[in-house]
Amino acid sequence: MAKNEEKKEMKYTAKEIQVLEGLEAVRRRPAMYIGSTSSRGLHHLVYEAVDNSIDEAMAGFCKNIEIRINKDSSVTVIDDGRGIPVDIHPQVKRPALEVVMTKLHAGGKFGGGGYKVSGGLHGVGISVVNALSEWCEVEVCRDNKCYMQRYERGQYVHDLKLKGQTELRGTKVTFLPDSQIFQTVEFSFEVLSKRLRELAYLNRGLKISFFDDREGMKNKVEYMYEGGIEEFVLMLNKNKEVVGSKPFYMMKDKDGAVVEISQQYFDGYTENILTFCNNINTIEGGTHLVGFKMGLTRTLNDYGKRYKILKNEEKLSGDDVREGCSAVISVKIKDPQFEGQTKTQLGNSEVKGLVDSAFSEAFGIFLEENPAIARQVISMGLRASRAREAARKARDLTRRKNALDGGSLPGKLADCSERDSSLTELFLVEGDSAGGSAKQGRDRRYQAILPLRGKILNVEKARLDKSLGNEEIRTLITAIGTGIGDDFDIQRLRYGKVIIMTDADVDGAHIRTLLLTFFYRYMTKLVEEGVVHVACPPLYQLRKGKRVEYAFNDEEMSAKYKDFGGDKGITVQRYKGLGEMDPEQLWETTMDLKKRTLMKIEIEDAVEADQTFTILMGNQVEPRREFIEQNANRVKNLDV
Ligand code: 0RA
Repeated sequence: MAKNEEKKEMKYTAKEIQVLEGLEAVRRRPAMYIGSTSSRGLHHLVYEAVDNSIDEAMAGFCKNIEIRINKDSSVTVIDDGRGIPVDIHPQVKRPALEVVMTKLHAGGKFGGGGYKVSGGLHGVGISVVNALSEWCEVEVCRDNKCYMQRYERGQYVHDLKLKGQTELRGTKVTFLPDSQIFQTVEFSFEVLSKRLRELAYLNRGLKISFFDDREGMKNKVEYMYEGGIEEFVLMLNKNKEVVGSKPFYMMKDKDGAVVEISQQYFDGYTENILTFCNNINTIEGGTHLVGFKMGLTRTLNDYGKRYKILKNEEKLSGDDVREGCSAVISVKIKDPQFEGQTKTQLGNSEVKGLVDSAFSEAFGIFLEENPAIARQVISMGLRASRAREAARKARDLTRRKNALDGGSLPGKLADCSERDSSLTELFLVEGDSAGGSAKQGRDRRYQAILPLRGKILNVEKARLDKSLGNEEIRTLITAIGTGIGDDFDIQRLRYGKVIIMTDADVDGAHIRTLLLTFFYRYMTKLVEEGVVHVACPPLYQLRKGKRVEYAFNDEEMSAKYKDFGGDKGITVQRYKGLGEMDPEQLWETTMDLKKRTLMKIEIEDAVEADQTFTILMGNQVEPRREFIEQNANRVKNLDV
């Protein structure tokens, strides 16, 4: 073919026809389309299917979405939207429904006109769900007729079938994820319900029902929030003392771009700002977040100056005004650009100014109308500003102290000899006596020991300057090496793993929670990067003659006891604390790389982690009592 002709052809294709491709590419390289074939990718299939219905809801045609995990572990998504069109596609000469299901869409939403604002993280469309399913069935009801088609591994097994007459309207997609593609095909009700709840908050008035019909797992939830993201903020601030009786809320539609923000201050030291673009949680932030931050800082400073709450040169920094701020920012725009490592950072530069000006205007009016809230928020900002100054001084002092004694490490730290931090581990050990055993039992080349005495300060209740006054906390920070908060730098991390090793009793659990709170609040990245671990020491030792075994829980103990055969001569020792183990035992059961069990701490869900720490470590007593009662058997294994 001549070059010129080729060019002409290309131009025509791009302009007039959508580029449609078969689904083989998707099955060959699934990760390219859904991120991964792990459990995460599996759940992504459901989000992708639901997103199509959400689009229909955002276009104003759908009020109800129902999701079911069926008995056979297939998933059904039903909506009461317009139904996918079934007329013959002019280029492909097949029903539009079949094209939507079996061809990969290179461009925007099929059908032209409407743009796809929702879209899963990868915005790939329902055909990808079909491609990665062992089988998939779709039913469409529209124009008083009901149609259906079945597919296997992305290919239709029969032509579109007319099933009958109906007055209903909508789309129903059922699919069974392909076990040849996914490492696991087991759905988690919790994971799915969390995302569905989020979608319900983000789409005011939309009813999302979710059923688990699997044998032995029966469950159902229904989400519908007339208050939308305002209710989302109320949920974020549950169990917190809040400022003002009602959250701030604004919505602005400018040339089809929608900005929605709700926000409420609470009595705490952390910031809790969630951002979304087209229903996607932009965990890496982006231009909408930047616009909000600029607007918030400027509006509060302007107000404070005008009403002389801020004197002379007093000025609140961004960090000052975000302390104790819970907010949900949701933008819906035409061509979202997702950037960053996990493609969850909004890049569209025009959004910054849009959010800044829309928010500032509405928030300025809110402050004028709510002077009591304005005053309280600004005085909280001033308090934060003073504390930050005090913390800076304390930090400088710590630094200088380090500089004076040659930047030396804490005396209590028994460091390892290896300097390659990817190979090393730091054990944080409860008590000096267990610390002593750990020091003797360890592998000195790779393992460092830092004994911690008593309970470290509860950082949830104390602010940074006070925390830094605490000897144990300073020691901890110096040993880890990264610094904290704004100064945090993962490059300076001195160990590949940080392992919390506490007794298997209530005090041990408490110290572990305090440490986890500290890491979560001040070294969040350390937790996110999977550096923080919890050691699992055994609860029992069984001994008969020369034979020695360890058990980590009661069931294991009884099983091993039986296994020893006969009751005679078996001694069972229940360890009350790590200190009761001699160095060899501690090494063998808890520290030896080859034999030990470690729990890696991961943040599955930032909202839930925040709430758990608020409940466990915050000021209100009643929610904590309830939480502990409800989770009594889980408290021993507190995961974040
Ligand atoms: C393209 C055009 C129209 C609707 C849809 C797609 C549509 C797709 C899905 C997927 C799941 N549920 C859905 N609901 C609708 C509009 C067709 C018209 O103008 O009637």
